[in-house]
Amino acid sequence: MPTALITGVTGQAGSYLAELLHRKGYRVVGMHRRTSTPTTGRIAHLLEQIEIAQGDLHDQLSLIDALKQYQPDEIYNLAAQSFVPTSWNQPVLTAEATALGVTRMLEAVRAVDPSVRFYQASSSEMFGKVREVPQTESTPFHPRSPYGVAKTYGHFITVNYRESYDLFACSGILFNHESPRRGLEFVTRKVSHAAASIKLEVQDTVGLGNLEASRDWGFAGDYVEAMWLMLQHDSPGDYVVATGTAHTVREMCEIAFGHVGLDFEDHVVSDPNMVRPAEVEHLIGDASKARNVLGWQPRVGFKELIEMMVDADLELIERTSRNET
Ligand code: G4F
Repeated sequence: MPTALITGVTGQAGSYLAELLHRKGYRVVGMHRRTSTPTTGRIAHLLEQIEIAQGDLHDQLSLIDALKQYQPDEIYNLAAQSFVPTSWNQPVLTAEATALGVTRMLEAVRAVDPSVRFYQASSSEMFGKVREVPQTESTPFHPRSPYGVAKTYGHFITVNYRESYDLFACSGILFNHESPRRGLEFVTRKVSHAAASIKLEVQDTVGLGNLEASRDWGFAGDYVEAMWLMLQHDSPGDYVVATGTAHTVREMCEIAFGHVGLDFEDHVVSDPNMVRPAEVEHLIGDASKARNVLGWQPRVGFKELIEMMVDADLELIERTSRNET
């Protein structure tokens, strides 16, 4: 039974990845930073099946100790400060976790067991002000936020450790991946939750920023399969993971509100606080390499994804109003 260590296991992608690896027969160890309030909601249903390791990407020794104790065959480094707007408020913290955290984990791999297979969660935010459309593994990066800059460092240090030390280190350049488990601050979930709340008369409006921003949105459950496939391949590499279709925030609102019989124009208001100092206007990925080399392809389409999220939020709000958990 192989052992997988997942950093960021309490996040959206971490929870889907833990489910996938558990189903495949792995011993799954989720690395978790201690907090005074519980953050294990997304993996509550898995806590009997997986093990939890205390550790923090800010703390080099905690990583070395976790690797020595659990002896993973594969490490999936998903932990990060991952909300783009926060990276302007806390650029140094973002760099510590999202950039230097990767080096600390790679150093732990080198120190404890260089044969470990390593996956780095890179991001389409690295493309930023895009140099070509669609974006591939060879498109130059031009990040537009401290988050994007930190992820670009994380990407290149992964490539560098592969080239310098012959580590089996892969970088998955994932485009936006969403699900009912997405945090409420991200735009898809903010909109799905608002559409459901407005339908159920819990609220009346929602304030959004740039409605013309366009993203290649896929389903997080599909994307974690690509992560796993990268570490099963004969040789390490970098892969774009995307659907190859892009939609604007406006189109997403149309689908979400339309799904519950509402017109988004009646409920979406402009919130200047949501406009970013430097915006990434348009992202669309070309995942041909992942398709051809790994045999990966997404299953859930955009409309299905947004409707799934609205349905889940309708159910959540109704359950909450009945005081059920
Ligand atoms: O949902 P978002 O906050 O996601 P963003 O910035 O594209 O980043 C996400 O995807 C990346 C790629 O996988 C990850 F690396 C990253 O960690 C994160 O998961 O915003 C999407 C777009 C932006 O252009 C933003 O300006 O939606 C626009 N937007 C418009 N109104 C809004 C809002 N975004 C948010 N969060 N909230 C709004 O009210």
